[in-house]
Amino acid sequence: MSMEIDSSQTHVAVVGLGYVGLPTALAFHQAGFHVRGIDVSQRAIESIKSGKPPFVDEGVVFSIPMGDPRWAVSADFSSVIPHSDIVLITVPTPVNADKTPDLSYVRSASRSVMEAIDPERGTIVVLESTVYPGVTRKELGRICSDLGIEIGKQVRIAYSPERINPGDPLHSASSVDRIVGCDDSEIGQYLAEVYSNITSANSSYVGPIEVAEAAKLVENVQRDIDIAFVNELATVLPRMGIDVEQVLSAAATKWNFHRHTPGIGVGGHCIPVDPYYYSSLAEDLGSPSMISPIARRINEGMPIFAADSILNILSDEEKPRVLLLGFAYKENTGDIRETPVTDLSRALSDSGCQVFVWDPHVGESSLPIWVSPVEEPGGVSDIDIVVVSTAHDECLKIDWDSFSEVCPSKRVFDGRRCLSPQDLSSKGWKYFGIGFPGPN
Ligand code: SAJ
Repeated sequence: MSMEIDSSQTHVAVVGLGYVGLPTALAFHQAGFHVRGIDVSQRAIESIKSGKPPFVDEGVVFSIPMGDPRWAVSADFSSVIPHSDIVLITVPTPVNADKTPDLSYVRSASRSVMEAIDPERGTIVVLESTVYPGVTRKELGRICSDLGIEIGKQVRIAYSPERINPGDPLHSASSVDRIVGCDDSEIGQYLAEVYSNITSANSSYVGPIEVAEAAKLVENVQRDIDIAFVNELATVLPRMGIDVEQVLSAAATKWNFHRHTPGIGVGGHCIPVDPYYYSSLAEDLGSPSMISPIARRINEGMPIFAADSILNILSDEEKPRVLLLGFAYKENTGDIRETPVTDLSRALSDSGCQVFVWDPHVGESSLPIWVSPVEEPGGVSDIDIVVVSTAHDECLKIDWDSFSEVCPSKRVFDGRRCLSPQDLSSKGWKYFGIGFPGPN
């Protein structure tokens, strides 16, 4: 039985309207599906109803349909789920303070979905949140058994990892490759076909649920390890007067070298989190990971390495005044989850620095109490060093010629290696940076 797809007759519900869920819901609407978005945050619902995304993501233009019968958002599962053919769960999967996986959002959303399912409809529920292998089957299986719902008949379950890159218009919901894991190959192929309607990239069925869960985890753990290696190089090579960026650019001339960039640390809701999911799984399987914890230690140590480098540069200043350009975890987004700038700014503040922060994408109320927000980069003076902590486009457009009024000593620390040492030096600035030889 091939499950033909007529998007105009297919009702898709998306649970969790954040950086991943909202673009995904919009992509399904764009592809002609009937879309219902659900979020437990009334603030998010109201914001989306007014046509505005409830978060900052400069990389994506959100055109939220208003008054279109094929689009609606709500906080009410019971009015949406029974009429849905496909339900996507796109809720956060953070870690707890002790770095163990926090599946509370997945559990809560999945239970709300299953409690509202119409058992006659045979709805397909797809978990998209990043988890470790086994979670979909275990968590959704437990909930269905509690509720007396028969998986395979009254509801079908699958896993398809979200791979949207927030802040990056080239890797949005409509342009990333999709994979689908499902025990029922027909449903898996059908879902791959459904996703092929929303992405211009590939969409493929890869086998059982655990294969797709593991693929997503592997993607992100490898990224964390790759970044850790260049971060380690950034603490090694400058000791012999070599700029790690020059080395990496040279190495990148080899056809199969994967270029990454050293920086003040690794933030976000995926890359610094998923390795803990992997380590937890490896531990449970009796084969603890060796490589991932080491990579985590390197990456989590970068904010302090950067702070020590900056303090070393400022060793002759009594009460140094430091201006951080950027607080978000990555460029052109307002997302501060796990941002390394938190530890960087706290280490500088704890060492007696007065820390000023300018981030055009992050509201002042989101900044920690130990920093002083500034409205404009020029809105502060007598700065002893300017630090580029997030490579926002606005930070790259700073007019360094006139910026000496903000920082008379003309010292700049490039925490994201996004500036040109030659350009800054030609303007009379003393350039320092992660992985750049100098008094680090
Ligand atoms: N970073 C480096 N050096 C690099 C690349 C990144 O220091 O060479 C830092 C960034 O500054 C940031 C952190 O690592 O602090 C994570 O950066 P990222 O580019 O991986 O961005 P994320 O966290 O937004 O990762 C997203 C994730 N997708 C979703 O959240 C839906 C992740 O699953 C993807 O693997 C990743 O994009 C990707 O592949 O681009």
